[in-house]
Amino acid sequence: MKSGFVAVAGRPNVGKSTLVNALCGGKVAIVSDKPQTTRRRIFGIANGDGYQLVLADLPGFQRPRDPLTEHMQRTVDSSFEDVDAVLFVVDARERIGAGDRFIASRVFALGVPVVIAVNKVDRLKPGHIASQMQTAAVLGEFHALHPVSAKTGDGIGELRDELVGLLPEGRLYFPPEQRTDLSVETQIAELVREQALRLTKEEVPHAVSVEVEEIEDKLVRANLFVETESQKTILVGKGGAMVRRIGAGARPEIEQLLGQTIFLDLQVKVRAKWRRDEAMLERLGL
Ligand SMILES: Nc1nc2c(ncn2[C@@H]2O[C@H](COP(=O)(O)OP(=O)(O)O)[C@@H](O)[C@H]2O)c(=O)[nH]1
Ligand SMILES: [Mg+2]
Repeated sequence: MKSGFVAVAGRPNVGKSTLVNALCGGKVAIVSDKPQTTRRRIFGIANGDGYQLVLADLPGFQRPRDPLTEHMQRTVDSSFEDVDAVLFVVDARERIGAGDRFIASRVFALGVPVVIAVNKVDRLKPGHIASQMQTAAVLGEFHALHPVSAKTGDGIGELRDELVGLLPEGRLYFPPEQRTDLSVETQIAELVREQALRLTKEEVPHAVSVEVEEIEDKLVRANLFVETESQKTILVGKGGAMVRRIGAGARPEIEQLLGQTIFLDLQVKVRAKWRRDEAMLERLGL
């Protein structure tokens, strides 16, 4: 049995969470086109014949601006301790620059193999992919470099084999049917937040957090916290239209997760400055 942990590093928005989902063969982490979608460490577990590959999906590297982003960066830092390898993700469509080099300086210093994934190669010309791979190759002494598309699945099998090959002999860390370490409540809260991210813009996505209050038979009750009354007005929408769209978007996946139809009761509440409130961050598990 080969088993072990691989931390996933990369700038915000390069597709780390999408890639973790693809490698695990199902959704463990929510995805959006907004930076800071991933706020906590999430283990995505890929189980296969003779292996268990545990991927630590992480927030992107960032300079902390408030207690929330401080906690997020601390999570990133501590997640690089005791990993068997690092999966360093760069975006094939964006210039590889200072942000990537800053992360490179951290991950190549860890003393574990680094596999670089050049993600989002879908719909790119082969010539462009090749030149992006050359630029990525000078980031550091990598173990392997893989062009992939987390979206189409291109190159994912090869990348998974590569990572599994780096794992030591070990035991099962999680039951083989488990795909994530998140509780059901947290998974549901994340699915609701994913819809709020999808449907809002500017500062609102960053101000939303979700807490599942109770799951009782067919009823799931959750709170959406925002920081100001005007954000609340946006999230509720005209006559409740926005919060209904959020619920309608999240319900099918929650029902799939729970294996039954549910009634989803969402309440929008103001918690001023929750991102700076240590007690609130702890309550939200952040
Ligand atoms: N075209 C394309 N888009 C992708 C791919 N992987 C991720 N994305 C998109 O990139 C955005 C950021 O993805 P996400 O996984 O949340 O990035 P993260 O911040 O690094 O975790 C989302 O809109 C994804 O749908 C890919 O392989 N191809
Ligand atoms: Mg992410």
